[in-house]
Parts: sequence; C-alpha cells; structure tokens
Amino acid sequence: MAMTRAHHLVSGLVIVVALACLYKSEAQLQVGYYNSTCPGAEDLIQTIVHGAIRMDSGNGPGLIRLFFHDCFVRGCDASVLLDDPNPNPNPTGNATVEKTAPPNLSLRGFGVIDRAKRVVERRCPGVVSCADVLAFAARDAARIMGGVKFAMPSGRLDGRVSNASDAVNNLPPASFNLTQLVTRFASKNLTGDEMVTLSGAHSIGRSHCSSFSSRLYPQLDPTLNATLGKKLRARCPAAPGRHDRVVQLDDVTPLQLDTQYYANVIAHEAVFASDQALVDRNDTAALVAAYAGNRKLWSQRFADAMVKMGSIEVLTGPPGEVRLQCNKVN
Ligand code: HEM
Ligand SMILES: *[C@@H]1O[C@H](CO)[C@@H](O)[C@H](O)[C@H]1NC(C)=O
Ligand SMILES: *[C@@H]1O[C@H](CO)[C@@H](O)[C@H](O)[C@H]1NC(C)=O
Ligand SMILES: *[C@@H]1O[C@H](CO)[C@@H](O)[C@H](O)[C@H]1NC(C)=O
Ligand SMILES: *[C@@H]1O[C@H](CO)[C@@H](O)[C@H](O)[C@H]1NC(C)=O
Ligand SMILES: *[C@@H]1O[C@H](CO)[C@@H](O)[C@H](O)[C@H]1NC(C)=O
Ligand SMILES: *[C@@H]1O[C@H](CO)[C@@H](O)[C@H](O)[C@H]1NC(C)=O
Ligand SMILES: *[C@@H]1O[C@H](CO)[C@@H](O)[C@H](O)[C@H]1NC(C)=O
Ligand SMILES: CC(=O)N[C@H]1CO[C@H](CO)[C@@H](O)[C@@H]1O
Repeated sequence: MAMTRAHHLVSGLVIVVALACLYKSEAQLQVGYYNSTCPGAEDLIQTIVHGAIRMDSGNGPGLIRLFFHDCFVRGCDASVLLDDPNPNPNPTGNATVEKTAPPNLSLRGFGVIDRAKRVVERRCPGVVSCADVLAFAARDAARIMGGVKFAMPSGRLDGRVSNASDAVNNLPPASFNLTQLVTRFASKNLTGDEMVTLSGAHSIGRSHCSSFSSRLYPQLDPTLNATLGKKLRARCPAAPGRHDRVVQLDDVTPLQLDTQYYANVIAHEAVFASDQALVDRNDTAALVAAYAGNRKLWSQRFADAMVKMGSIEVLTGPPGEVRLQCNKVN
C-alpha cells in the first residue's frame, strides 16, 4: 500500500517535472531547430564561412569575436550587426549603436554574415535569424581554424535595439584584472573556468597597438617578457600618429586555434594584461597549465563554453523578430 502511494507520488512528480521541462523548452534553444523549416541552412552557412576564411583567414577570428561581442551585449540577438538608422552622422560624434562603440574597434566579419544571410534568405525567406546565422558562423569558424566540430543549438530571435553604451558597459577591456574578469563573466552566468577557457580564442587573430600600449609606455609592464616587450615597442611606437598598427595575438601559431595561447601566458608572452592575469590565482593558473598541455581537453571545453555563451539572454519570443537584413530592424 505504502509502495503504491510512493509510486503515485513519484509518478506525479515525474509528470510535473516533465511538464516543467516541456514548458521551459519553448523558450530554449534546440540543436537542429531549422531541421524542418530550413533544412540545409547550417550547411549553406558553413560553405560561405569556409570560402570567406579561405579568401581571408582574418575572417576566422573576426567571426568568433563578433559572436562574443554579440552575446555579451543584450544577449545573442544580433544587436552587434545593426547599423545606425540615422543616415546623418551624429553631430556630437558620439557612438550610437554597438558596432561604433570603442570596444568594437576593429570588429570584422560583418560581410560574411551578410552574405550567409542572403544565401539562406534565398532558400527559406524570413526563417533563419541573424543571431543564429552568427552563432553557426562562429561555430564553423572555430572548427575551420583548428577547433572541434560541435552542435550549436539555435532558435534565437533578433533584437530591435543596439546601444553603444551597452557595449562599453558590458564588454571587458584588456586592462581588467582577474577579479574583474571573473565578475564580468559571472554577470553573464559564465564561470571562472569558462572565462579561462574562452580566453583561449586569443590563440588566433590580432590586436591594434592601442588596445595594449599601456603595457608598453611609459614603462614596460613587468609581467610581460622584456624581449617581447621590446619587440612590441618597435612595432607600436609611443606616438602612433594616425596609423594604429596590428600585432598577432599568438605570434607562434597565429592561424591555429590551439593551446599555444596558454603556453604564451605561462611564458609571460601574452599580449593583454587580461590574458596575463589568468595566472594570478592558483585555480586559474592550474587550468591554464592543464590546457597548455592538453589540446583535446581545451578544444572540447571551448566548444562547450561557446554553446553556453550562445545561450546568454537569448530572445525566443516578442519583441524578437527574424530580421530580413542583418544590419537593420524590420
Ligand atoms: C576575457 C576578456 C576579453 C578581453 C579583455 C578581450 C579583449 C580583446 C581585445 C582588446 C582585442 C583586440 C581588439 C583590437 O585591438 O583590434 C581582442 C581580440 C580578439 N578577441 Fe578578445 N577579449 C576577451 C575575450 C574574448 C572571448 C571570450 C572571445 C571569443 C570566444 C574573444 C575573441 C577574440 C578574437 C578572436 C580576437 C581577434 C579578432 C580579430 O583578429 O579580428 N575574446 N579581444
Ligand atoms: C534535427 O536533426 C538532428 C539530426 O538528425 C537531431 O539530432 C536533432 O535533434 C533534430 N532537431 C530537431 C529540433 O528536430
Ligand atoms: C556625447 O558627446 C558629448 C560631447 O563630445 C559628451 O559631452 C557626452 O558625454 C557624450 N555623450 C555620450 C552618451 O557619450
Ligand atoms: C543607451 O543606454 C544608455 C545607458 O543605459 C541610456 O542612457 C541611453 O538613453 C540609451 N540610448 C538610447 C538611444 O536608447
Ligand atoms: C582589480 O581591480 C579592481 C578595480 O580597479 C581593484 O579594486 C582590485 O583591487 C583589483 N584586484 C586585484 C587582485 O588586483
Ligand atoms: C543568469 O541566470 C539567472 C538565473 O537562472 C537568470 O535570472 C539570469 O537572467 C541569467 N543571466 C544571464 C545574463 O543569462
Ligand atoms: C623572455 O623571452 C626570451 C626569448 O624567448 C627568453 O630568452 C628569455 O629567457 C625570457 N625572459 C624571461 C625573464 O623569462
Ligand atoms: C595556492 O598557492 C599557494 C602558494 O604556492 C599555496 O600555499 C596554497 O596552498 C595554494 N592554494 C590552493 C587552494 O591550491
Ligand atoms: C566596425 C566599426 O564600426 N568599428 C568602430 C568601432 O568604434 C570605433 C570608435 O568609436 C570606430 O572608429 C569604429 O569605426
């Protein structure tokens, strides 16, 4: 008798949990969200991304960073892709939309997203959001640059707002220390471990001198290897003039999304103070060391962290929309 009662309780609980999951899944991303509404969308996007990276390898890091900047500002809603709707330049010269805010300095890959969106739009009009196109493209870029293949859940809708001050307030600057980095990622529900893992994206791509010149002048940052410091000074003059030059983030294997970045951090050869800060605490330093010696471990964790980053504050209902063109709201 008691058994039956317990059974009923258990099955009741199972139903409640199942219903809760069902309800929740309405607002959740799904792997293969476009299976029936736009089969082939992910393949089409992958083809475009592949071609774009073959033409210019900088599109690889560009797309991965674009995804990060999208997700950290108002969630992964393609707000980073919106142009200023005002055709006349702002009289104050102030930034208005995210992509014109200082932290977005040098974002690249917009053209790849526009092309992928156009191709997908031709196949299935009004179905695939720009936020999902960007998520798929970043996933593909990571694989093409040397990462692992992984499933990227989808079903995001596009936002209708882009605000430059949101970018300034949400994107971490390269001067952040470890405490600040951990806190900023925690505000996006990402753990310290995930912050260390995602920072490995700095294994590819480049930086402008202006993003780290405070480590070079007036004094060389003592946590930077002096030999590298002198090399960077030669490349990045104290008085830069109008031309802000670029350096590779990982000078050893600049085109491989590998764990050389972590070896660089251990050797004090990372470009940003925020990279070097990863060894400022035992637990994060231990993870840096583990990743430096285990590419397989890092690549898998990086894939998992990209999926998690891709779920930040996603829109799956109103006021979200499927934009027809990625640079403007419908
Ligand atoms: C941990 C905090 C982070 C800081 C402080 C930071 C900062 C920066 C800065 C200042 C640049 C150079 C911009 C320039 O001067 O052109 C950069 C480049 C880059 N970042 Fe980060 N970033 C962070 C996290 C991430 C994450 C989470 C990702 C992606 C998962 C990422 C991916 C990239 C990539 C791929 C580039 C190279 C872009 C290119 O070559 O066009 N970063 N980052
Ligand atoms: C789409 O298809 C894939 C592969 O068959 C499957 O793993 C996934 O669960 C499907 N997703 C949806 C939402 O139907
Ligand atoms: C806009 O620009 C003016 C003048 O340069 C400046 O005083 C003001 O703080 C700026 N506003 C914002 C929101 O950046
Ligand atoms: C952008 O956000 C800032 C800070 O939250 C706010 O003061 C400003 O009014 C917003 N701008 C627009 C155009 O909504
Ligand atoms: C990190 O920076 C914050 C803000 O400047 C400061 O309050 C804090 O003491 C710093 N933490 C460490 C460990 O340096
Ligand atoms: C983080 O998780 C909490 C609790 O689940 C949620 O309320 C909050 O919106 C999440 N924040 C982000 C940025 O995803
Ligand atoms: C800095 O790097 C150079 C060249 O890789 C190396 O010879 C030197 O030992 C390093 N300096 C320190 C203090 O580790
Ligand atoms: C961190 O490192 C210090 C110094 O090496 C050591 O004494 C301490 O036990 C370590 N803490 C943890 C949590 O590993
Ligand atoms: C791609 C893009 O619009 N980048 C802008 C980022 O912000 C800087 C500074 O506000 C602008 O000069 C760039 O044009």
